Amino acid sequence: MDHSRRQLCLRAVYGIGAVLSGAVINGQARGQTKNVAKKRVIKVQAKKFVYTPNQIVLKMGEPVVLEFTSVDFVHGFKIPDMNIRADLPPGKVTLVRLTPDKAGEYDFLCDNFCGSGHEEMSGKITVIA
Ligand SMILES: [Cu+2]
Repeated sequence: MDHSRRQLCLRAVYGIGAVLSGAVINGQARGQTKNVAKKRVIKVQAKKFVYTPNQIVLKMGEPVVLEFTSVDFVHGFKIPDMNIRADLPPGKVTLVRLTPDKAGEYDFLCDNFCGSGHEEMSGKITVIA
């Protein structure tokens, strides 16, 4: 009884130690990457027949990376008014980098025919000044 209690107690102490050292490592990592230009990463999932999220707000002049994963098909991603497009093969991460230079609303859509709901597969990027 006493023995197992002590083990539990020790385990608890080790647990706290691990959490604390994790926090320190995180702190160091953050400090080290301070001077590297950090781009905002926005994860977007493509799936028949929806992008999640399908409303994205960006700031003018702020570089961002859209990080796409597709669940089920080589969907297409196209922002006609920004001249941007990419294929999104499933099982891969596809990165689209962009820096919006004009405020406004930009529709995006799937431009690879993916089935009966394909025409609805779209969304909107709002760029604020
Ligand atoms: Cu599609």
